[in-house]
Amino acid sequence: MKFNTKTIHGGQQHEEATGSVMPPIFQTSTYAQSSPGVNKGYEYSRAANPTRTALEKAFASLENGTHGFAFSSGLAAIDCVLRTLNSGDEVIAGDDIYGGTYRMFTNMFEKYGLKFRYVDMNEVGNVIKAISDKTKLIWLETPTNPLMKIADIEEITKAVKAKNTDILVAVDNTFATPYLQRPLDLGVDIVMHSATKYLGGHSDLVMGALMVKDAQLAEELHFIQFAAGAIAGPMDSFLALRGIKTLHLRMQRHCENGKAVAEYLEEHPKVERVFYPGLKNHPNYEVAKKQMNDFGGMVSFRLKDQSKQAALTFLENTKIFTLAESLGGVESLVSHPVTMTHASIPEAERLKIGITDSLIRLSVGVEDIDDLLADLEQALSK
Ligand code: P1T
Repeated sequence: MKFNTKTIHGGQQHEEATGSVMPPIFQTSTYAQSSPGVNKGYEYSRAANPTRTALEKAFASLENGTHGFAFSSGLAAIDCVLRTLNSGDEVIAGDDIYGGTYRMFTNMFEKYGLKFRYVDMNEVGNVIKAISDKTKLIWLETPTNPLMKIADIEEITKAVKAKNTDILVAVDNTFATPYLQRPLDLGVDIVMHSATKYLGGHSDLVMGALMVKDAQLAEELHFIQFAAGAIAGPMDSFLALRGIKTLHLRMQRHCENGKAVAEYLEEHPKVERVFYPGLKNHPNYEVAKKQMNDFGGMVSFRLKDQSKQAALTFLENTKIFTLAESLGGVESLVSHPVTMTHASIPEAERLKIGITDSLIRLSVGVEDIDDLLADLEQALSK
């Protein structure tokens, strides 16, 4: 199946009892047994629920995996991956990642004896240099949140596996979505999503996803999902399944609008720099072109006026772009990483990589591009 068919049919079946085209919302916690342990494949909804199973099969199909898992949030999905590790193990992560991921790594898991090293993933060599005999996981986010840095997934995975095949490589594919890149095809072990974003696509749910293609790893992740319990509920599973059916259509427009916004901002006299992997001056444009089918709908930029006030003036004056956390829904959002999504990263760390007061992040939605550009124009003129 081609990808545009997979979003609608991949891993999905009509419901057996009635032929219902969409899976029913099985709003139940438990299932009747005819004798202890004798059931119809479901016994308790923390272990499995038919609506969630339908979504998890679709998740696996989207990323060309064999197994998918739906969690109560993106962070719960990351938490599940980290729980495969043991005290003393080391993780190498990119130096620009979602603030909540960084917070979980440093404020939660360091306490349990995991060690995290942050490197600039622009260069494969930086990753390889950081590997020790304790390294068990490479955590890649590409494009990164919020600086839109690109890591070469295939090159990094090849180099890591050449050094030690036991090291797992995981990719947070939230910004790209499987419409733009499918990391399992490039050799990685685990794909993770905040399905809250583009997979759900309508800003109406919070959810996480993991996709894998190794049966043993799938068993381990399923055990943690079941034993720790951070599962997606049936209603949210239904909404996510409905959302992914239009992923390809939405992404096509997100990409068109994202590129138009990036090009507009690049020419604007008040803008110092635009961060978008589809611009030829992006340091990793060639890698992005090789690895991604298009460049997505996330655009960050820095104003020439470096003061926080200049950023706030812009953020308070957009009308169609709603000032809000999150991204990836049909509506355009604008955010201020320093005070919002990346507030939990210490200032010195933020400034080192360029998350400054004047950095603004746009999640470019699927509205008419003329209205979006007019909104940016009027807000920049304040
Ligand atoms: O919010 P949650 O579903 O738990 O997902 C966390 C997460 C993980 N990875 C990436 C790349 C993310 O962007 C996020 C969530 N990000 C935001 C809420 C945000 O506005 O950036």
